[in-house]
Amino acid sequence: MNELSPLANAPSRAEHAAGLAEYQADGVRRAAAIDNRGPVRLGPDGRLHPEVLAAYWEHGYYIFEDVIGPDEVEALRTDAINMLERAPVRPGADVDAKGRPALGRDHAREPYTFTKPLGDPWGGTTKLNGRHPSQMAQPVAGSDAPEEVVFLMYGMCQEMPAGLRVYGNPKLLAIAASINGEDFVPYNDAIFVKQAGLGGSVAWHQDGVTHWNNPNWDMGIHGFNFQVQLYETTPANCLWTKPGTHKEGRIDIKKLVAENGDAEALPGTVPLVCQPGDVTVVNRQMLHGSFANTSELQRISLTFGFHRRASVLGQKGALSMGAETVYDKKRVSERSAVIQVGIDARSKHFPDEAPFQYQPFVGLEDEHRLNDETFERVIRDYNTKDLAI
Ligand SMILES: O=C(O)CCC(=O)C(=O)O
Repeated sequence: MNELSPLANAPSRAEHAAGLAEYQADGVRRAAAIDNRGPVRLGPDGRLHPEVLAAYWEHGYYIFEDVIGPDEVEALRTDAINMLERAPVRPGADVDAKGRPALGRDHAREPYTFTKPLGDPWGGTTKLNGRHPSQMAQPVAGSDAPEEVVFLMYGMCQEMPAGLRVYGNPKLLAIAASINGEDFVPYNDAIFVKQAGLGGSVAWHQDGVTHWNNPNWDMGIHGFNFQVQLYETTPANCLWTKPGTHKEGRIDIKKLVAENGDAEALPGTVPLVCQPGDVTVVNRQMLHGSFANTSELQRISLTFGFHRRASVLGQKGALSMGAETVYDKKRVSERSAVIQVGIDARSKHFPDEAPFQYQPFVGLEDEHRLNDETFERVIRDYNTKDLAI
């Protein structure tokens, strides 16, 4: 799967964990000094309190605590684990580990990607527009490790009923509107699976690929990603980021890593340590990545992003979307409809919660109730219409 072979003299799992311990402790101290975590605080207008929004724009990320209640976290875990267990037993297989037909063989987009245990599938490769230029350490996994492990799962709104409902979460959508404007649009979703002692790394990168040379470039032009955390995240298994880097433009990551003696532990970074049900918001221009999970704890992060409409409309496909694609009004509207169906799925399940009013679909709610027809029209294979930039 890698275009580069793993580094010679790769550390053992224990050596890797021990080697990062001091760096992790420093990162925890740095993170604690930044005032950018707490509950979702909304103002009388139903949008993020200006202080919270200012902290997000200042540092480029925010950790919202206790957003998803325990019952909903449990439903999300059940759906995510079910999806994980129904993965092909190995890449290309038709059956899962229990011999059942693997999920997604009839999907227009493959719902799973795999990595070598503790591997780095993207670092130093040209994959995903070459945005991960340096390779992370690839420790040696235990002798009982499988050849390949699930790394990412796609299509949570189609395969996870609780995933579609969380897509319509009014607090999260209020955050999206506060950051990207009332006519915000979706990006994509991907579930990062970092199994204990097996999960692969995500090499240092910035997400955005389209607007770096745009004369109207600014710190919000490539949108942001949420991560809904289903389990406790720790410095050893979590996402790391470098505060403030969303303001810097395109960073020469290869040079940065070379200047760090080719070591993956880049200076000045912080871990996004969370409890289950916390939700992080990370600006897609931030320098971020995660290490091979040599720890004892798994992480499963539901990752889904949102953009300003103006950042996407008329742009060409990038990342996992073909460059021949153009994000015209029809495409943007079709992909955005998933949000409105998610809002309806949520109101059916949580009738006492005030639903989010998604401005582009005001007056179109009845055509986007969750039913068999909308499932076929809007939800099935919706992620062939992602709006990646
Ligand atoms: O969660 C991770 O380990 C990586 C997430 C990431 O790279 C992203 O959201 O762009």
